[in-house]
Amino acid sequence: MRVLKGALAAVVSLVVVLAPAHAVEEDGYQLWLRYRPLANAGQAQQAAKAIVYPDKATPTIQAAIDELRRGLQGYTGKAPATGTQVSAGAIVLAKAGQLPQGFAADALADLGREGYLLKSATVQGKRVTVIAANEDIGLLYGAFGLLRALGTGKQLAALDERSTPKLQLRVLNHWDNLDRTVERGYSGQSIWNWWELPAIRERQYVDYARANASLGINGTVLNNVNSKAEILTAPWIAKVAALADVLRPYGIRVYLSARWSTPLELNETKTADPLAPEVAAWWRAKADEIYRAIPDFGGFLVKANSEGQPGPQDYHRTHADGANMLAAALAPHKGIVMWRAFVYAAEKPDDRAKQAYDEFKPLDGKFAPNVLVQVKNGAIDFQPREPFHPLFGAMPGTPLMMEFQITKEYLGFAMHMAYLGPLFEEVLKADTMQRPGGLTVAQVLEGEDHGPGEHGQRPTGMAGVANIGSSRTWSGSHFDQANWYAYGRFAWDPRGSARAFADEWAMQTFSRDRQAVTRIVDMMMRSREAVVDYMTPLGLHHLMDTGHHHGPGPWVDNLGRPDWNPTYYHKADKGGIGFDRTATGSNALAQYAPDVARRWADPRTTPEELLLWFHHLPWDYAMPSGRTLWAELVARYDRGVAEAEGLRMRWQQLKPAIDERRFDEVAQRLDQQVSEAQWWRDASVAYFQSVSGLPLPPGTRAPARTLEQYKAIKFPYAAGHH
Ligand code: GCW
Repeated sequence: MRVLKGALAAVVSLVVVLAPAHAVEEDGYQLWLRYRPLANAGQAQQAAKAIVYPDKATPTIQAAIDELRRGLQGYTGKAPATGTQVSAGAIVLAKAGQLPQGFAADALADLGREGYLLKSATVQGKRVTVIAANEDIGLLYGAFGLLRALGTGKQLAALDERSTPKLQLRVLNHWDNLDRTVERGYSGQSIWNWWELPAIRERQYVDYARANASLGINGTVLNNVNSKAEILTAPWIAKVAALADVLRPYGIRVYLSARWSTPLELNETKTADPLAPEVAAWWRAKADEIYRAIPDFGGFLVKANSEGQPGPQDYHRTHADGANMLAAALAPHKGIVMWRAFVYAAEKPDDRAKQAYDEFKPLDGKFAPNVLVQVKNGAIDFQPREPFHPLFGAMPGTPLMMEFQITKEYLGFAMHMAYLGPLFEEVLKADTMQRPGGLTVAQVLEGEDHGPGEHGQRPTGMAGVANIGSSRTWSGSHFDQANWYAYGRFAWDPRGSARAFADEWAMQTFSRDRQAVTRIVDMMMRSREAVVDYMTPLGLHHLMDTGHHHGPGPWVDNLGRPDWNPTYYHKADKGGIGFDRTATGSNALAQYAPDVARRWADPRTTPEELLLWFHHLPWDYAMPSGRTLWAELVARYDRGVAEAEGLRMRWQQLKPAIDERRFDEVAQRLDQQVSEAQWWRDASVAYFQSVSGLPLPPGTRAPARTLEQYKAIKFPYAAGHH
């Protein structure tokens, strides 16, 4: 017996010794909240021996304590004790009025409801780290802030940080359908298991809440903007209420996409005219019903009169009439309406890029105070690159919120590496020049364009179309998690830096080895531009194949609506290529501030990145590089492919620094990205050559297949297409 025990002990200790550093296989589920052991774990343990919290641990404070315990256990190897008495080496959670001695009474004055401060301090002669905030949610954000600081190499003893969100509404938009498919979703099924709700509250919902709270995301629209009437019926409200209960402690409110014609479709009214009293009364009663089940319900997101969705214009009413009617129903409950400006109609012969501005600009100042107009970053549709939307800065009498797309409908789905941080930053930093001295898009979002006295009074916000699904990696690939991360960080601080966010993400997600992190960040920072180059260089846009948007389709010219055809956007012919949006063409330029319009009216002063967005130019147009436009176009496609190959090569160099499973999963995707980049390049070059009739520039490779072969490639079952 004893011998047996001894042998067993030997085996056990052997197993312990041989256990790899990553005892748990890394599959991506833990996102950036992995909390792997710190190099200076012992030191950190001394500074994080206990968690001291206010007498009453509300569910939100409890969430903060739980996260700190989980994180510190991971970082230091030892879970801290918890209690209400200050001790040396404690992390002290304190709200206004409970601040330890030594803190000024007004230390939290400018932190608002959600801000926090982190500070190393001496309290009652004991060294502690203080997390302080005005409200419980600030303490939770502070707890995540502290864990992020540790995870990115900061010492608790040196901590001195204040942080407040610059935007009030930091929202995810799920394009999730009630049957669990996800429009433009590449990460498996919807994480909302609607069928089993409200009875079953999956653990993944809590992890979703944690991940979002770690970034400060405070709202989520649960269902697709292409919405169904059923979502507003009693059984579905009960499902939504169950999710709201799970998310509430994490400061996340739920919102719903409302279908304009809901009461009509449910046969509860005879019309959906926003000015009909029975319609307004129906929505008021519906709002009351929702708030009875979900007292902190956020409000509605609406896609109306866009891509076939019903809306107030069906009754010859305006977007403002529609939005304000819903806003009146929500106002007694402090709910809001996010009304989308993504509208265009095939019946209108005008440039699609102009239509949102044309419809919304005249409505400036006509929206109720609890309405935000939600504007996509560019005037077409989430392309790899677009100039900023001309509505930004042009509606000073209306709160505008940003809509970014985190899911990569037009940037290679979850297959291609394309870190969107640089795209977000480029748009946010863009100067609308709508004010002397400049006015960036970020400033517009922050409400700086509003009239005197109104700044800070109006709602502000940012929305991101989620890339989250039930896939083990959440986002369909490991690197797509970074896009969720960067979105959340930019929503908190629209003036943040894509590089800095990539750096923090990589440190928390992959490795704290400086050299490895630098290499990962380098890959991320190059990746979006690579996609631009091999898909839509020099300001080209919307060249993706029909419907699913996977792969090239620059030849497509047969769709039901002209403005769905790639040929509508590139206008290539024997004479040249590009969309003339100057005064000689659609004059979309006139929608920008005069200083912007003037600069972009001349191809010589238009940034090369936007050249063919605004100009139709001859193939032999002389580019600054000295090449002709045709040669430059081919060179950009080639550069894109070379960059994709570079990403693959750089990842291979990272092999020693990355855990096996994730290394392999990323490597497979990069292989596929290289071949799809080549496909994009070859198909596009073959097509544009057939139009220009020009020989390939000397030294460039001929496409691998014929144009007809590229045209014949079809994807009837592509992901995310409905
Ligand atoms: O880009 C288009 C997408 C549609 C989407 C629409 C929108 C939800 O292809 O799938 O519909 O934008 O933003 O409303």
